Amino acid sequence: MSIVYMALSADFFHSGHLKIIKKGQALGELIVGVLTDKAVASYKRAPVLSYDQRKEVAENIKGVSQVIPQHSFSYIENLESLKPDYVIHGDDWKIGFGCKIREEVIKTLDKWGGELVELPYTPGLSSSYIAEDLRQKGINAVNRQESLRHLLDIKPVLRMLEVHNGLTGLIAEKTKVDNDNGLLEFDGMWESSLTDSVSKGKPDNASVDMSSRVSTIEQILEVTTKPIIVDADNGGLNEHFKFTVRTLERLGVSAIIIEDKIGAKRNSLFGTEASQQQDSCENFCEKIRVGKNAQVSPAMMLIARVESLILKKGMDDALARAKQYAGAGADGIMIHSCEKTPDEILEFCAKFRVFSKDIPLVVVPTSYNIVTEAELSQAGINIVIYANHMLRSAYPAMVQTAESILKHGRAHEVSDLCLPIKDILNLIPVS
Ligand code: SPV
Ligand code: MG
Repeated sequence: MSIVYMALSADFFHSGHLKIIKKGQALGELIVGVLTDKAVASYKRAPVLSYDQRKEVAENIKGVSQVIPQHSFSYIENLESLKPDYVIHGDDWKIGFGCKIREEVIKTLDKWGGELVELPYTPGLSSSYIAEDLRQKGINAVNRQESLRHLLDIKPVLRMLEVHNGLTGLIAEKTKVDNDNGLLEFDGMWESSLTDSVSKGKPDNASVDMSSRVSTIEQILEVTTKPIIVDADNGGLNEHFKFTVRTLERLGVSAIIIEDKIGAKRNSLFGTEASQQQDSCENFCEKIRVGKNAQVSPAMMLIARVESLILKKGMDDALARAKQYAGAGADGIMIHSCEKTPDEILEFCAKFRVFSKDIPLVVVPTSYNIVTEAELSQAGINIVIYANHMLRSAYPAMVQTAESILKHGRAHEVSDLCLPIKDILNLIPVS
């Protein structure tokens, strides 16, 4: 009997899949490769169901004789071991990032005279559309909270985009780029103290209080489903911090980052230009313990931010603190730098990874933006935060528009800078 191979994420089934399964069964013994969580996350958004759940569904479909894991987006490993007579797939992968995989499949099958059978794609039927529909229905607090830990388990590096209101939340939620590496999107959001403050016309010195920050966070949560990491400055007094933790946990925030500074708050990117004082290691460890003890469930992550490199206290101080903070219960370490090159960050990561292979490392490459996510991932970094780029890119465009209107005494000249009226009216659908 001929062997037929088909790969599936098996997160959602529709009649298009069933047509392919029927055809595969007619051709011979149908073996289904279910993509592992890591394989799915390597080229599109993480699956809704776990690998075990998806495997169980696939195993119970009529016509499927065997289910095996497919560990990457590439078919090669399973094809080489099964040497199937046929691979069966919808013809939709002729365009977009799937076409590279398709070519690889054809070339591999050629080695033993196997054949690729393609069925016409059923327009409008796509598991990605179904997943999108489901996500538009929303997400509950617990699922959102847990989704960050799940993503950290299945993706080597996560990218987070700064958000400061509902609209920037939607940009982080929906922006996608289809390239050779798959369908790229942001994994989650960073609610920045800098851009939350500046968008309210206030400095980043804690003059926007926690109630106002929470109200902004709620606006963002209302229109998004991705995990959110909240920049909680230094967390405030321990007596207040435990309430902040509870509030953010209840909302479904996935992680809080607190920095080891005390006194009048100044943004880290001032470096030593502004007078900034670091907390003692003992006090900050105590704050971490207070925060972790305040949580109702362990799901939300509390990440400790080390400011030693910003304050020029040296690499040894940064490493010693990071180790102590991890020992006090921090679920991750953010190491910050305002240097123009990533050298000190890369050195920190190499040294910290000798101490711990697993504790998530977070970086904010604002000043050293030359470095790529791939290089940071290679250095053992798990979360890359683009901390202020939505606001920084919007501001010059708004000022340019305001100046042009003043200069010309009319708005005609700014037409090309602006989204057409029809597009802004339809940007947010009514339902
Ligand atoms: C923020 O975005 O508010 C941050 C990161 O804390 S930084 O501005 O680099 O300090
Ligand atoms: Mg901040």
